[in-house]
Amino acid sequence: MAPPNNQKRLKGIQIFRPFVFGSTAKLFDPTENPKPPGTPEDHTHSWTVFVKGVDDTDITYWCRKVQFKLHDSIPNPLRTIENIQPGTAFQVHETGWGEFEITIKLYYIPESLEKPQSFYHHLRLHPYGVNDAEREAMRLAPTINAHCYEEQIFNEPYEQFYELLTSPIARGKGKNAGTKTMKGGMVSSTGERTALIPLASRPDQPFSRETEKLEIKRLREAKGKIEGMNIRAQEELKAKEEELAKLREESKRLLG
Ligand code: SLL
Repeated sequence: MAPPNNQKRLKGIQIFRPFVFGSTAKLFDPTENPKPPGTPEDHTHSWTVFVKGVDDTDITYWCRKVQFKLHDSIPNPLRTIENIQPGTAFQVHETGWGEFEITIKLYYIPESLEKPQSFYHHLRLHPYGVNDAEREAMRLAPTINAHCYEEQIFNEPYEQFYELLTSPIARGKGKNAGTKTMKGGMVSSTGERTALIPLASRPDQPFSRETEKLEIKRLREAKGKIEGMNIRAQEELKAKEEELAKLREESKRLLG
């Protein structure tokens, strides 16, 4: 639908809102994770696919609805989730036996006048790319997390939407928790509006400035290591080339 012509896009403005999406899967286990009654015999895992705010912050003031397109082998594969409590996740719980690609479609609030957008998530049930120690730790607590940090960019948003995105809002603590605000948004005790990434990680909340710093450190160290290996390889190559030149000289001299 074409936007009403009294709405203007803000030229040169780009605004982003961080969010987290992904899946969590758990192997069925008689004591740790028993199969719910009626679960098909061949199902081996329970899993959840979700979209939520970083550190469980509210995203419902810009994201209205999320549609998850599951594998066609699953009954009723198109799942639409809306009207969630701010500060909770848009999510689908299921059981199954196999991994597959899930299409996730985000629908924005009507004021945004933006079309929905899709992206993909590979449902992970099995650990891979982990070392033996990690695999052993997982065997004891076999929860497979595939969580991704993402930033939703709104390029040249409409004025009215931009205002909603940036409007100050009562902090989600105390008597304002979970109440409607002047602007018609909601806040919960953990659901305050923010585009800030938390400084430190907490259990189950891995995305923070701290994680980012650790990742940068890890990449810097890896880069240093590769540079060192490269220098050593160059030196080895130079020595071998010198040796080859010497041998060529030697054979030339011997042969004639
Ligand atoms: C494939 N990766 O590409 C596989 C598909 C589909 C898994 C895996 C659900 C089963 C049900 C289920 O686990 N599907 O609800 O009966 O072929």
